[in-house]
Formats: sequence, structure tokens, C-alpha cells
Amino acid sequence: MAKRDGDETEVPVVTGRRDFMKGSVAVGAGIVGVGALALREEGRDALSRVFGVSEARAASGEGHLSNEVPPGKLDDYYGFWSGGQSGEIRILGVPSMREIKRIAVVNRDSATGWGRDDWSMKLIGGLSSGDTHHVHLSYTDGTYDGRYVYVNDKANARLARVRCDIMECDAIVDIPNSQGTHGIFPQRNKTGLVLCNAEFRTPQPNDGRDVDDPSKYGAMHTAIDGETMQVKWQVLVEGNMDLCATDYQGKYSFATCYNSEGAVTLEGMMAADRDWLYVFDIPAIEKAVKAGRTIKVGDGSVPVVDARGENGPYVQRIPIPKSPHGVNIDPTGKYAVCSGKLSPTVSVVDIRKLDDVFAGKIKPRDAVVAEPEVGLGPLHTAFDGRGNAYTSIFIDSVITKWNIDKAIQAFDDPSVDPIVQKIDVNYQVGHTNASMSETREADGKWLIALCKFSKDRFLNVGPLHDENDQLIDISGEKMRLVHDGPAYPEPHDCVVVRRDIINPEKIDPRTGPRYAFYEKMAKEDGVKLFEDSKVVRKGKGKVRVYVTSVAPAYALTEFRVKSGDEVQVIQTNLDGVEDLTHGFCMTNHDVNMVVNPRATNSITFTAGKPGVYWYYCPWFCHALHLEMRGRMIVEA
Ligand code: K7E
Ligand code: CUA
Repeated sequence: MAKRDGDETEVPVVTGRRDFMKGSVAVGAGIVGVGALALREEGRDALSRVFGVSEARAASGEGHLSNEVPPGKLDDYYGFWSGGQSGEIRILGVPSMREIKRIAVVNRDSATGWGRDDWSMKLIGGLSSGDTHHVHLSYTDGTYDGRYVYVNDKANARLARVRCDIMECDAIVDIPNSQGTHGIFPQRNKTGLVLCNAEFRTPQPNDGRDVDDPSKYGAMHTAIDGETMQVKWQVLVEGNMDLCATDYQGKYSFATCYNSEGAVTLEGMMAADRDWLYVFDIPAIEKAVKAGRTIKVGDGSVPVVDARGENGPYVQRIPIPKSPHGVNIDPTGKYAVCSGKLSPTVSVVDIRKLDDVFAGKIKPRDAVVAEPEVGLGPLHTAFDGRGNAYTSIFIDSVITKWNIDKAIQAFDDPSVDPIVQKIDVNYQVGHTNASMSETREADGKWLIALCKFSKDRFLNVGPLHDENDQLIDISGEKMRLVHDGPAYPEPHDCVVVRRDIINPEKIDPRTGPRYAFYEKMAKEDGVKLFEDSKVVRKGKGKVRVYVTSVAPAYALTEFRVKSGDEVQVIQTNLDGVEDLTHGFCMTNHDVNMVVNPRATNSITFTAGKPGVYWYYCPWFCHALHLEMRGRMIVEA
């Protein structure tokens, strides 16, 4: 039991969870000894007494940022959160940490009908689940340009894009020859390529060959055009790839590799003391693609550069201890910081030395210019734009603040201590990110710690716990924990974007790709979407029902179909008033969709047994909202 000064409640479970985590990592990981862990725990507790919650409370107020956003006031930042196994993207206001929106992406969403209405169902290929880990916005000149949000679907090897003007997913692309698409990162010099890492090694092509010979498996680093969302090329490497990053020049992309061993078991994957940071030379790869120095894999429609085995002109492997996870580029663009995961270190790679690595002038390992010890289980690193780095430490449950220049000095001079502060987070932090951290405009105000376990931080709500997204003030010398934010499982990553960069529309401008689909349909049927409400029979067994709506009524209060008809309802919301959303729900038919102001949406279903079925508007839109309904009469 751990009781801290100033805490009213005891915190009984921390030790148990930490013991469990220690045990699981100690298995097979020789360098992470239990003795060392115990020592570290003591050190950590001493630190938490100095810098922990009670001190933060005592120091609150003076000279610090306030996270209070009173009623009527707006947040300073848009936070874009991935939704993990929920398959969503979420928008939170920072610093209030209020969840403002969920954008359905690769999931089915009952609230909006995403994944069930005609257009989105087509877009997500009829699938109903996904796993979004990494959200990144498009860039121009090293900072966000406010146009697109990209997110991976690890479950189904896809990259999705959300348009920031309408905050709706407009493209999803299947990534060939890949499983477990995990790290993604857009180029930062312009809206160019989005690089995507396959985390899982598979036979190439994966058509039944080589299943019992994992030494022949490989993984793809895939380049997708961020504008057209077309797959441009792939690079095949032998190891797996975890997190992804890009430099600020548009020259290099990066992938951490935790399984350089090429193993298929946990023990095997943890065998080597060092794995790699893969560095990809994008211009060299594009030259090879242009010159046709590629191989065919699978259906062969995407050119593949084969870079398996040795270091060469396309890929160099920088040795990094041990099973590294995150790779993050500091706002100056000079350093790639690789978090050791099974090593208590982060490795700082000097990006300016990579030209010499590729030219063979220095050894790959010579690009590592610092390797500070930051704690047990380092995963991800954020930056404040003032030369400091903030690394999330999973096993220790802390964020470690350290100074990059001092870490470089300490590489030669062990008397230099680069560690500035460690602060407790609750509990078992995964990603961390700071305001504008992944841009040249990192402003060092707020840090988010996305904790994997919330345990006792919220009311007990049963076996499935929320995650705990914590907000830390990093504006001063000392970090200060200011907020616990519950999050439905399971955000992995977030980016925090200045609000002046994001300017969405309030009324649907009808410029989304779905409108080509509706206009074509309406033209075919001689229907004007903003004027006509009528039933169009499309031959035997197929009916289209066009309907407009103005609060609180549908223009059609009744329509007739035959039992077994395939019925497609196309609804256009004529209301041009901000926030006046309608929708369409057909009772007892699993049909429910949203129709925003000036928007059109459609949904298809099979008419059930003969009888009367009420359809209604599911969005509270008017004092007479409950009366906004009509009858579908199904005839035999
Ligand atoms: Cu570290 Cu999928 Cu970014 Cu989770 S990954 S934590
Ligand atoms: Cu329209 Cu409720």
C-alpha cells in the first residue's frame, strides 16, 4: 500500500500492477533485472515525493497555466485522439480535456449511421471494426496546414483520411502485402507522402508459400500519396516495423524495428540486445522506382523495392537497444529520438549524420549521439521547443523530462546529468505528446500522457476500466499534473494543434466525395435533391425513396413498398441553420442515419413483413421533434 503525503485516500493497487509489469518484462529480458527494478522504484518514489502530486497541488496557481475553460469560453487547442479498438478519431479541447466530437472512421457508429449508410459502408468495404493508433495531420513547411488528418487501421492494414473542413472521413486505402499497419507519418515539408509501417512480418506474397519458414517473411514500408490516397511504392525489409517518423526535409523516413531477429515467439523477439532504426532514403527509393529497379509481389500493381538483408542505398539500419518502440523527431529537425522499450535508454540519432551513413563514411551506429537513461520501459517522446524532451516510461509510470543538449554532452562525460524531472502518471503511460510537438512550432505549454490503466482514478464502473488521459502543464521548469481525463478504450496517440489552424465549416458545403454519388443517383432518376420528395420504382424489387426535411417534418409522411423490396431512402436536409441536424430511423429495420444541415445521406434496407412501420427523426431538432415521423406501408 502506498500512501502519499497530502493524499486522503490510499492507493492499494499500484504496487500490484507494477509487480505484474515487472514480472512480465523481466521474462527473457536479461538487462531488465528485478534488483535494478527495486532500486529504481525507490528512486522513483523519492522523486515523486519531491515533484509529485502533493507538491503540484501546493504549487498550483502562481505562474502556471490554468486548464480551466469556463462556460462560454473555448479551448486553445484541438486535440486529435486516435480511438484504438473503437476505430474512431476523437476531438478533445485542450486544456479542458472535454471530448467534443467522435469521428467514425473504420467503425460502425449507431449515432451517425457511419458504416451503415450507403456511402460510408462502401468506403469502409462493409467491415465493421478497425483499430486506429496514430493520428497525424498534413503538413506544409514543417507545421500543420489544417487540411487532413491521417489515421492507420492496424486491424485491416488500411490508411484513412479525414477532411478537416467537414471533419468526415473521405478516403480509406487498403495497403497491399501488409498486416498490422501500425506507425504512420506524413512528410513534413509539404502534403506529400504518408509512410506506413507493417508491424507484422509475413510471407511475400502471402499466398500460402513459406508459411513454415519465417526466415523468408518480410514487411513493407509503404508510401501513399497524401493528396490522391494512391499507393505509390513499397520497400520490403526483413525485420518488422513499429513506429514511423519523417524528417523535416522530405528526404528520410524512419521505422523502429523490435524484431530484427525475425522471430515468431516472444522469447525470440527479445533475444538480441540491439535491434534497429530503419532509415529510408526517399529520393533514392523513388529513383529506383522510376528506373524500374523493383520486384513484383502479389498482384504486382505496386512497385516494390527489395531492401532485405544488407545496408544499402535505400535503407540503413542504426543499431538501437533493445526492441525500440517510439521514434520522434525534435522540432529543430536535427534528432530522431528512439525509445528503448526493453532498454531503460533513449537513443538520439543525429539526422545530419545520415548522409555520411548512406555514403559509407561513418558506421550506422556512429549516428547515435546520446543515449540517456530515462527509466524502465521508455515508449514515446514529446518536445517543448526549448530543447527538452519528455519520454513516457511505461513500467515506472512516469514522464521523464530530459535535456537533449545535456544528453549529448553526457554521452562523453558521465558527470553530466541530463534528467530534469520525473513526474508520476497514473498508470502505465503509453503515448505522450505536447502542444504542437511534432512541428517546428512546438510551444511547450501542455503535455498529454495517455495512460493505459486508470484503476482508482475514477469511480468504479466494473471490470472494464476507462483509460486515463492526463494533462500536464510543461510551461515552467517543473512539470505539473493538472487533470485526469477518462477515455473510452483505447486512445493510443494524440496530437495537439493550435486552434487557429483548424477551421471547419458549420453547414455542410456539399463538397465531400459522397455528393458525386448522390448527384449521379438523382440525375439518373430525374430528381432534384432540394426540391423533390417521391418514390421511384427501379424495376422489380427495388425502390428509391427521395425525401426532404425541414424541422419538424419530412416532406413525405407516408410511402408504400412491397414486402421484400430493397428500399433505398435518400434524405436531404433543407434546414440551413447551424446545429439543426435531422436523421432517419426506420423502426424494426436496423436503419438509423444522421442528416446534417444542407446535407444528403442515404441508407438501404429490405422491407419486412406486410404492415405499418413508423419512421422517425432520431435527432432532437424541434419542440415537435417527436412528431417528426411518417409511415412506411408494406404491402404483400
Ligand atoms: Cu505505442 Cu500503437 Cu503508438 Cu500504443 S503504439 S502506446
Ligand atoms: Cu428532425 Cu428531430
